[in-house]
Amino acid sequence: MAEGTPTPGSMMMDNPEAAHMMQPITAPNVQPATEAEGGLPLEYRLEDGVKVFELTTKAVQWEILDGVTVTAFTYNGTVPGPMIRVTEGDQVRIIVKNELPDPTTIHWHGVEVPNAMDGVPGVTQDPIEPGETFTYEFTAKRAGTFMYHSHYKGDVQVGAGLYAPFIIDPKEPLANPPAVDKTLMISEWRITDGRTYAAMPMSGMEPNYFTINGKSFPATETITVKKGDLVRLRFIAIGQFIHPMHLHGVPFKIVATDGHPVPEAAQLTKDTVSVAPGERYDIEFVATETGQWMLHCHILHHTTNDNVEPGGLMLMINIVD
Ligand SMILES: [Cu+2]
Repeated sequence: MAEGTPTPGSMMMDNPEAAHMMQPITAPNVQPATEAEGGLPLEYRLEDGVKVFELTTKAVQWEILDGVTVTAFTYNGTVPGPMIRVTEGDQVRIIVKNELPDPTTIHWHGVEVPNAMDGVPGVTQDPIEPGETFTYEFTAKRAGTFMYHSHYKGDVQVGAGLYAPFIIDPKEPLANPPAVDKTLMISEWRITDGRTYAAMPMSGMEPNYFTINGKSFPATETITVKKGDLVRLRFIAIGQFIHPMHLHGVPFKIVATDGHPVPEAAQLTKDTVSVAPGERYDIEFVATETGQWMLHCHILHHTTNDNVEPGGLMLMINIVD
C-alpha cells in the first residue's frame, strides 16, 4: 500500500514531527477481519487465582457498514477490542503482544492501577516495540465502566481502533440488576479515496463516518428488550468529538459517571446526555412503551455515512411484549 503525503501548506510543513497525523492507516499484508463483532467479553484463564487475559494488537480490514471497510489497528482483530470484564477485587494480568508495524502501549482509562502499569510511553514504561510482549498486572479495585486504549501516538492509534471496554462488576451483586446491560463505544473515522485516516478535529481530518461498537447505522446492533425490563446502557466516548446521545420514547436516569455511581437522590432524569471524549455515562431506563425507539447522536452530521442520512451514530431499541 502506498504511503500518503502530508497536505502541502498545512501546519505539517512547519512541524514534520506531526506529519504522522496526516498519514493513512497502513500496515503490510492487512487481512480482512475474521470476527464480525467487537466488544465481546474476552475469555481468561486462572493462574494461581489471577485472571489472565491475552491481547494481540494487529491491523485488519474492518467492515463498518455494508461495502465500507476501514484499515483498523485492533486488539485481537475487532473494533472495539474485546471487553475485559472482571469483578471488584480480582487480580488481573493482561499479556499484550504487539503485531502492529508501530510501537504501542495500553492505558487503563479510569482504572486505578499502580503507576508502573499506567501505560504512558517514556514515563511509566518503554513503548512495546513491534514483535515484543508486555505484561500488565493490577488489582481491579472499584466497580464501574472503564476502558483500555493505546497511549502511543494516541491521536492516530486510538482513532484507528485501539480501544475496548473494561468493566468491573461489584463484588456484592446488585439488588435490582438490569435485564439488559449494553456497552456502546462511540468513535469516528475519516475515509478518503478508499484510505482510512484517524479522524480528529483539525482541517482536512474531520470524520465522515461514525461508529457505535465499530459499526455505522444501519449496521449497528438492534437492541431488543421486553416491555418492563430495566435497561442499562454504558456510553463510552473514545473518539475526538462530543456526542449528545438522545433516546426516543423513554426518559432515562444517569446512574454512573466515569465509573462512579451517582447517588439516587442526585440522579438526573434526561433524554439526552453529551458524552465527551474519555467520558463514560451509565444510563438506565424501564422499557415502558413497546415499539422501535431510536437512540442517536443529536449532532446530525454524526447520523450520516459520508454525508448521506441516515447513518452513523444511530441504533434501534426494539421494545417488545
Ligand atoms: Cu455525535
